[in-house]
Amino acid sequence: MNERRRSAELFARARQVIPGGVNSPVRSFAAVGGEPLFFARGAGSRIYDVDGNEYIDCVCSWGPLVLGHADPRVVERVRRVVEDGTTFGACVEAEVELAELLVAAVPGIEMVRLVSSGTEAVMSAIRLARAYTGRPDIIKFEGCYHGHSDGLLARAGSGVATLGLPDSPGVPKDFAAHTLVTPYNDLNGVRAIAERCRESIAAVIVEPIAGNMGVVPPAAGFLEGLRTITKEIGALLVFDEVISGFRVAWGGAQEMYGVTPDLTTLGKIIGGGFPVGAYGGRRDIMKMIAPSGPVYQAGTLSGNPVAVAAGLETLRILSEPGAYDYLARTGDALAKALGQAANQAGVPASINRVGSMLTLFFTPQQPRDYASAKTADPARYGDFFRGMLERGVYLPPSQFEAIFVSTAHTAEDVSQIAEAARAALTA
Ligand code: KE4
Repeated sequence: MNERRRSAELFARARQVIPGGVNSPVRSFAAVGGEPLFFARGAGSRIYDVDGNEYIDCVCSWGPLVLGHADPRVVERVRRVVEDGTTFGACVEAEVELAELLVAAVPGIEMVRLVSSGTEAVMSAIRLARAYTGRPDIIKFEGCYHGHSDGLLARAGSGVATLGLPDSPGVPKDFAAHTLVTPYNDLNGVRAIAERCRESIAAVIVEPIAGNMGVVPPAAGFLEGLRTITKEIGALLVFDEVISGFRVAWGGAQEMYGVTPDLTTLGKIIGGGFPVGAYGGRRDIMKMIAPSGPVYQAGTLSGNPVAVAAGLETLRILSEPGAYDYLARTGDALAKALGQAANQAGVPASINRVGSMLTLFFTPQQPRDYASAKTADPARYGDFFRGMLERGVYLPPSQFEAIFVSTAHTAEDVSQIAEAARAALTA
């Protein structure tokens, strides 16, 4: 490894003009120790920092890069489109193509609106759910993260969990009062709230596969139970598939588990590395969105032709036969390799995986909710993270995030990661 002098210089400059020197907290390495790396380029499964060091990338930009970095087909399509202009603030054919693809692929989406981030998608879906039901309250789950809109920062995961932040100042108490929080995978908790607040609940929002407390799959019957309870009390079921959408299956977690929500939010992969989010669902609900209905939502760059082109090309490639089998096999091989390395090193650890998203938790417990995920030792994870970095593997700089692999990750990459893990865990 070269000295990371250039990263250090850039970080010193960044801290003068950007809060914490980063444009998103989880990148800060605050949870794992050391200073954040600055990256210069990526190619396939590899990513290169500004000091010329090469790493196998297990972050994939927090999920979007399901084909790996700079897939030549995506780059070529973006190059062609961008030469004809970058944005019109008006309608283009490609946004209709992407909307048609999402409607055809995702079981719960009959109509869809494109936005520019997952946060925007979730914020809009929650506004729509409140408008459609005429009710104020939302149920969310501890450790789930749905972006940084005011009402959803209550006991969130991802960066809030990573930095150990209680929630966030700046959110008025009466905003947060309409967000009811209960443990993930606990239907009794949901039933108790539903009994108490039957008439006031607009929606239950859930990551159908949690990725923001580390990966925590839904327990058997959990998603089905949410579907039953929401129907009983006249609330909407919202699946936040910003991570799981097109990650675990073509139709997302709702296809994998056979539970269809009323609204779905998407992001990450559907932008192919560019800023795209989307929210969609039942036609009778989506028709309430302006200008067809009274619920206002807007965005200067919504449906941006360059971003949509990257998304369309990514999804076109992902729709080819065998893509998801390959992703699942690679995720499985990596999970097994990491588990064996921890066993051989005598390090208490457990692994949760769904398809090509997984987390190695430094706790003997198999996390099934936020409380059990938090029994993992963040300091031990930090040591592991730095040890892997020194051996050319870039893991998520937080115990409470997901490792992602892509169609560009090879069996050779997996064996290199395994070798680095064996060394890092016994160092
Ligand atoms: P964005 O606004 O960051 O595009 O999406 C917010 C969001 C919504 N829903 C889920 C399930 C999400 O995971 C996210 C964002 N994920 C985090 C990492 N787990 C983004 C990384 C970051 O915050 O820098």
